[in-house]
Amino acid sequence: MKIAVLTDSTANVSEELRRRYDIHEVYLNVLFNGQTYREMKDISPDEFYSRMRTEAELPTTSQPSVGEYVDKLEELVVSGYTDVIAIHLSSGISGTYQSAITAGSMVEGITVHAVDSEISLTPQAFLCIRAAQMIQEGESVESILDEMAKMIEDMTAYFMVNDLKNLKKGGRLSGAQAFVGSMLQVKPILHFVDKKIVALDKVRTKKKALKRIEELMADFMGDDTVGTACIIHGHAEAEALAWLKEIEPHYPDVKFVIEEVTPVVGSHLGAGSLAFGMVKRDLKL
Ligand code: MYR
Repeated sequence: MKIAVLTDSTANVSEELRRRYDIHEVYLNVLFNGQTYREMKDISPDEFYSRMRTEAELPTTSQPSVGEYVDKLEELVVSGYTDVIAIHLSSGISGTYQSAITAGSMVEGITVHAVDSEISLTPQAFLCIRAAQMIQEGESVESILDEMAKMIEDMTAYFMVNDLKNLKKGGRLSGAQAFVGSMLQVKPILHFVDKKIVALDKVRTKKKALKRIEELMADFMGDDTVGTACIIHGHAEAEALAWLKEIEPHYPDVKFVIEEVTPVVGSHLGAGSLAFGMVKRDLKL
């Protein structure tokens, strides 16, 4: 048995980590005026955010096609893999997880074990890293899948956007509060509930939003002190660094990383988004 970890570009696993842990990826797409770009391959976050500033129309996004997914699985078969732990962004916001299942049923010689991360971005990467570490430790597919389910329970992220324009237009916001957050100067705080994005609070300023997110994360952690955390920003690195400086001292047993919102997710969040994610595991990054 040879097991691969396969994820998608929204997890934004760095090339260094992909090499170290043998993590494979499929790409989601950003579309500007009908022109398709594979994110992180054909278009970098910098290019994407500067294009978003100048284009009149908001970009749209698409999942990897089943055909592309099949091609990736066939490559893995040729490399001798028999099983794939396929970890994808929440099925409540993208059809990527379903593409994994459909493609898996079409390719002989490899079994796809699809994991719905129920989230996206770096928390999804945390699942990939843990799965890959367990493969290196010789753990079985069953125990990896069991740990994935437990980690999803032990993980959360809260995020804020400057306004809800992109999320509303892309149809990725659930619940009746959508209209409230679009009011001028209201900063909506969002999180995932049952695989979907919902607004859980709204405050007047960005500063207050960040404070509220810190409180929510402290509640989530409770008496737990050990974890791996991420601050993720949509083209707002200076703000992310300043926020990290404020948060990090409160969590001496937590390793923090700073990452970027990828173009596909940025299409839905808009520029200037900030997120704080945490998993109650020491991933030894
Ligand atoms: C597709 O077209 O299939 C991709 C849709 C991607 C929707 C992204 C919505 C925002 C996700 C925010 C994740 C924040 C995690 C901390």
